Amino acid sequence: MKPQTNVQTFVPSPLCSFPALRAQASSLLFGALLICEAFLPHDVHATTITIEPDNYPVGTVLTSISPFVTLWTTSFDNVSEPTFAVSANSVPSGAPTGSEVFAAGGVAFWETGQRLRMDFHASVSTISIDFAGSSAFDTEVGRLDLYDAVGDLIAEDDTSPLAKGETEVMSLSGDFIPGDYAIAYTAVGNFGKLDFLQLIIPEPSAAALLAVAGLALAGLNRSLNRRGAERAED
Ligand SMILES: [Ca+2]
Repeated sequence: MKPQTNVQTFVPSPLCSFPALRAQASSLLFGALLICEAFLPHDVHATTITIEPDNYPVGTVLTSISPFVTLWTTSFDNVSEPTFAVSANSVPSGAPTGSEVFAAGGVAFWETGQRLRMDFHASVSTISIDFAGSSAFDTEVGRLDLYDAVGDLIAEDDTSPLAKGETEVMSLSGDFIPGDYAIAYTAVGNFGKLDFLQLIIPEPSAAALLAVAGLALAGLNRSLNRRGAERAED
């Protein structure tokens, strides 16, 4: 007697197979995103943070205007308590951009004893800030210093000697981390203006990654739903 062979074939229904497929595809997608994040150059995801006094009403206090950097005033030692808040103030002429610049207590001049301090709360690959000479009698030199969290000088940039109304961008690049801070001031002279601060944040924001993942998953869901409907019609 020929033995019977009991062969069972499992045919998944569209209703039970697509959720499993969707979950598997989602896992693969998130894995791919993590791999891309690990291997893509950081500059691909760089975010530029701009603090332009002209974007705010005159007198606006800018101390905590950005979650990425705190702005405050300091003096020769770079660490003393702030005497005046950093604000946006207008000047009749000579602003590097627009008509408003950074000011300390309403005074739009920065000198060796009154400096703009910028504390980083994120990794930063580049910091830049505009400096303008303002003296009618002599040229002025702007300086941008970068310190680590323990106060060691990491990098510095000086402008060339600038006459009244002349502007130059001070810029420093490196692997700066939260806790590092920058100091901007007039190194030679007493009346330099500071304006248009920009930071480049190298890491991708969580929101950006989630947005990319969300768009990809939405496309995947549409595709799977369409395939499910086609199977149901067959
Ligand atoms: Ca401006």
